[in-house]
Amino acid sequence: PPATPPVDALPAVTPPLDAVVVGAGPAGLYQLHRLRELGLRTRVFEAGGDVGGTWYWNRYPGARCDIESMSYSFSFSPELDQEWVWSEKYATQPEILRYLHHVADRFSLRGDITLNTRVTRAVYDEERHLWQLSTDTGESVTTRFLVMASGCTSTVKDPGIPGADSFAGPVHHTARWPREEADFTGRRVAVIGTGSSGVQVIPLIAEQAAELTVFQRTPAYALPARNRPLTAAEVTEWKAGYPEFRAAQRRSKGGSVCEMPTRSALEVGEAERTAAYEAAWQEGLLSAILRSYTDILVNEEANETVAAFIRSKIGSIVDDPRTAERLSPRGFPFGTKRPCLDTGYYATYNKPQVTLVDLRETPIEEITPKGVRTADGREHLVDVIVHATGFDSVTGSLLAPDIVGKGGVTLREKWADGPVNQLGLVSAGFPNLFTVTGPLSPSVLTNMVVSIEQHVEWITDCVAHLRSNGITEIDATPEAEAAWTAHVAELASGTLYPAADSWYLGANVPGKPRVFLAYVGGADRYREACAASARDGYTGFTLS
Ligand code: N01
Repeated sequence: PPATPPVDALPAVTPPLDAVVVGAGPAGLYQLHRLRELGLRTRVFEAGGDVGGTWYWNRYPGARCDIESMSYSFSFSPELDQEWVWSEKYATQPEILRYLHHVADRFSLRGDITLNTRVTRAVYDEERHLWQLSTDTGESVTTRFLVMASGCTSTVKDPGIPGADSFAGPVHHTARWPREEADFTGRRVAVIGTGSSGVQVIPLIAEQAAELTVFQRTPAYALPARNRPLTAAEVTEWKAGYPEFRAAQRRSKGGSVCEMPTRSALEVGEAERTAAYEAAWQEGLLSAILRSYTDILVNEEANETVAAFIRSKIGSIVDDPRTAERLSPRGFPFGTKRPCLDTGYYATYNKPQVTLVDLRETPIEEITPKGVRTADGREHLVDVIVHATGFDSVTGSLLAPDIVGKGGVTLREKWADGPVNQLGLVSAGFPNLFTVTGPLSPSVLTNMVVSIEQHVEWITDCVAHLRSNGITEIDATPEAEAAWTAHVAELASGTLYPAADSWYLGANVPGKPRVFLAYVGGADRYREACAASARDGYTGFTLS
């Protein structure tokens, strides 16, 4: 007879966890903190080698947040607000990462975080109301609740350029930057892509490189960040006003506190309008120009007044008129692709060692062992290639693992034509699975930290409600999620957003459904919709 295996070789039967959180960026850290406060046995799985999420991965030179540091930080702990000191108007990636390390240590979060581990599969057990998870390190865990805090810009998009593997020198993606410093001194460098990442990295590489060739497919609208150190007096003033400021952030449309416009750009004269844009240009705040008039994002003619202003600025900074023209965005409204904040971006093209290749005139044909060949037959010889080519945003990290819901249906199957969910939180047939700042919520259109806190707090309250009422399953109703998904699409169609081939629409990834991924109705209205559902006994959801 076959030998009975010794007892210690049998798989250990571990009781299910209460919650698993995927990702240890700002969202995962705060979610862990809140679920532990409820007394839940919670584990976090993080693919990276440390906590920090997007601020762990995007360590390219020049990486910096484009929302002010005093505002792009947690509000849940007044003590944390008082003790942490930001050094600049816009924090650098290393400073934000230090802050997130501080949060992890201060709230003793690390003990429940498993690093270097990716959740690869999650299968819902309909009988027991539990998720069964597998990881790429061979671990299996069972949990009642699964919170996807996996980030909106964490799955790197394959640039899809033929011959990419043939290049003989180093290739870096801005979002997978090597931990040791990359030195470009004396080197010939290609940067492909001119979105937020490209606009930030290009001036820094240009300072070192012997030659820098920028390959631009679509020019960005970029405004000067006007970054500067914060003075001690400013920091003191901020800290004194924090309680009111944090409350105002929570009431705001986008998670940033700014004066809301009351007039159309078309009801004021040109001189007044230009003066308003000039003031916003000098201020160096994205929200200042986006919210200069009520109709910037809904009326083409109004939008064109800002677009023309920015083009005139580019023309005044860039010496060579042909380069200035190539850098000038046309054909899509300002703000419909995320605008960039820059430090010296346009002036970089005045340096003799920097060349702009316009891919609309001469598309890339292939990457060769020695460089980049464009359609005019030219081979641009380089030593290093930097891809600043972006992400499979918002849904990428939710659809990367195999998530199998009720009836064996996968999330990939269910979302084949685009994401469908109730209030951006739960998708029917995938019970007890919550997404933090996922699709169909305000998310990427807002200050992410504010939206993260709103989602984490709603999810935590929901889990507390379920547990105190002995409820083991929450699901969305198909009717409610169909209505929410249609509502999100309808709101987006009333704006200029669909006019651009942006990552907001999934248009940057070949084959991805063209669906506007965020709720444009404002974080304030959204917060109220989520609160109203909970208040009324979780309308749009089934609890069992
Ligand atoms: O990515 P992107 P990103 N051949 O997708 C081009 C946040 N973020 O990493 O527009 C040639 O915006 C592509 O061209 P096109 C922020 O939310 C924030 O820069 O598709 N070119 C585009 O120019 C941001 O929006 C911060 O025609 C190719 C660029 O690459 C988001 O992350 C900093 C190509 C990609 O731009 C994403 O930004 C950084 C190809 N095959 C990021 N594929 C801050 O807080 C793509 N491109 C400041």
